[in-house]
Amino acid sequence: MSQSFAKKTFKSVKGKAQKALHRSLDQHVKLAVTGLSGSGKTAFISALVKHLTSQANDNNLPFFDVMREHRHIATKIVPQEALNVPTFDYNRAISALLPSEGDPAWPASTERINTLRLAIKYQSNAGLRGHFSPQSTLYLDIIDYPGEWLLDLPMLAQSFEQWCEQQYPLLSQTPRDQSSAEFLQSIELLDLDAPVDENALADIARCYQTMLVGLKKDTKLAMLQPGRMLMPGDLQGAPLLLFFPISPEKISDDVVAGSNLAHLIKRFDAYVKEVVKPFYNEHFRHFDRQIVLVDVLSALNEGYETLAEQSRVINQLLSHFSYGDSGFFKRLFKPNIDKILFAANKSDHISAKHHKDLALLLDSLVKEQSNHLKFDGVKIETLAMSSIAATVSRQVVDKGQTLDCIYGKPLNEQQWLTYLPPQPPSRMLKKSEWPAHGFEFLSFAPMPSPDQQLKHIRLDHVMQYLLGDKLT
Ligand SMILES: Nc1nc2c(ncn2[C@@H]2O[C@H](COP(=O)(O)OP(=O)(O)OP(=O)(O)O)[C@@H](O)[C@H]2O)c(=O)[nH]1
Ligand SMILES: [Mg+2]
Repeated sequence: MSQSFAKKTFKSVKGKAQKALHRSLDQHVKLAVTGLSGSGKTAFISALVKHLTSQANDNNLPFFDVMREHRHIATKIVPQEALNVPTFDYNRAISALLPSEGDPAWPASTERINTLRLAIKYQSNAGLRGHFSPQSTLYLDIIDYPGEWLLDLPMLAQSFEQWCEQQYPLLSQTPRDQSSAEFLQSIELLDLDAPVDENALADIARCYQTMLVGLKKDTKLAMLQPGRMLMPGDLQGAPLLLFFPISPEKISDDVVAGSNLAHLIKRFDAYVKEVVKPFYNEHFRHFDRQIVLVDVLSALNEGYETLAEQSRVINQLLSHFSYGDSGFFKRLFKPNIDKILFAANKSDHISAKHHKDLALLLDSLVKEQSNHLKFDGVKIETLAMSSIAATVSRQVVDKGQTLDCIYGKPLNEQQWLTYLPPQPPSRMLKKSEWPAHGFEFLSFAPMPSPDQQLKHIRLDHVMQYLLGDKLT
């Protein structure tokens, strides 16, 4: 072996080792932004990017150590890894929230999956990383998707019969019973053993879809499946979407080949295999950290059933993510979620002195799963936050009493309002404890901002909890 060849080989090995070292020092975090439709995922991602890319300072984010210690150098959106997924349209979301002219508006509801990678460049303060490279980069990968699609994850573990056992009884309970009569009647008339009648199945599926869409709009119920009936994406009109739940008692063991029942089962199985599973496998695995956004206040507005169902669904959904502490090598190749943040979002809809109640209420809603997860070594925190504060606090003195009000422009109204929001309960109430007139929390339009800055509540706490230890 010649000397120059040996030298070259040594150089290349050294180069590779250095690259590998830098790769492991430049960390990657895949953040699962989890939440039902309308929980605020898109607003959260937009706010996160805005605060990190153009409002990154210790005044704005005082509880985020990397900001407080003046170690943040700059954050930028960089090309994502997945080339087959559209990029999160940050500019569109920001132009809605901070328009150069006209009234600000919330970003539109998400219709398809999209992704984004942020590179956070910072000064390392200590340890191995600080020793080798004083400047490090944390790559943060995030996906955004229609919340309705998340609802399908529990179907992964179900057969058509099990799905019917879960869905069918709900149809005759409050509040679904108000709108399920037509659908229930149409399945009564369907002969399940008769040879398949494609048109009849399509008509009933449309009736089921109309009911689901109405329920989503009027009740904000969480357990509405299949999710693609609410947000079909590319599947509008596809036969595998044309199924619906039937009475589980009518599902016999001897399914007649070619019958209506056989086709319903086939479509359910195809939906799970061709839609839910690939979505799950491609996008819902290998996360490092998770934020679960919950719109507790809207659920409270809807009533006991909606809040209870939301709690059930969130607990059920969490079982589809992989958790647990993982060592260095496992983390490099097949990470698990080791930290979860449960965020009671939109806390700007209530006065600051009730934020604690809201966080405690969410804590009681997710108690079942969080107990399991804590046992498995996962770190869990619950807080009340607001990605984009749409109100400001105002104290009003009325008959000698100081009231903690909020001031903002209620959604879809012209007048600005100073308003005293009700106090949320600090735990899940029993049905008998529910106030006779229910709860009424208002929703607000985003605030105009002449200086093109977004305001937040505790987004810096969120960043510190989810990313702080990765930015040391
Ligand atoms: N006041 C307030 N309202 C918020 C906040 N975040 C979201 N909202 C409201 O909640 C609505 C839904 O927020 P999105 O971010 O679109 O929710 P999403 O989870 O992305 O919903 P899908 O795309 O349908 O899954 C917005 O249109 C706002 O009305 C917030 O931080 N504060
Ligand atoms: Mg969205």
